Amino acid sequence: MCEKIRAQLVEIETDAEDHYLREQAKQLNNAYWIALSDAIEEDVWVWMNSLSKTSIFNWAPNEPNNANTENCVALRQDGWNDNKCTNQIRYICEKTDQEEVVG
Ligand SMILES: [Ca+2]
Ligand SMILES: [Ca+2]
Ligand SMILES: [Ca+2]
Repeated sequence: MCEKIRAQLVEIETDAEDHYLREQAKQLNNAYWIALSDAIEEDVWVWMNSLSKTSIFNWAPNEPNNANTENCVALRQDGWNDNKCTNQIRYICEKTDQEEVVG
C-alpha cells in the first residue's frame, strides 16, 4: 500500500504526532491503519517498520480488547483501536516525521 508512494505505514513516536493525526481523522471522520501490531506476541505492541516497541500508548476507551483476535491498530479520533488485520480500511503513510499522507 504505502510502498506505491515510496513511504511506509505511519509510526507514531510522539504525542504531538498522534494529536495531529487524530485531528485529521476527526475532520475526515474515518479510521486509519497505523503500523502498530501485536501479531508477534499478544499484547506486546511493536511498530512493524522499525520493529521497536512503542513508547507511547493512546488507546481509545476500552481498547485494546483483542475482540476475536485483533492484532493490527487503527487510529480514530478518540484514540487507537486494535482491529482485525484483514479489515479493509484506509491507512496513513509517512515518508518522514514531517510529511504525512492520509489516504
Ligand atoms: Ca512518525
Ligand atoms: Ca491482539
Ligand atoms: Ca478493538
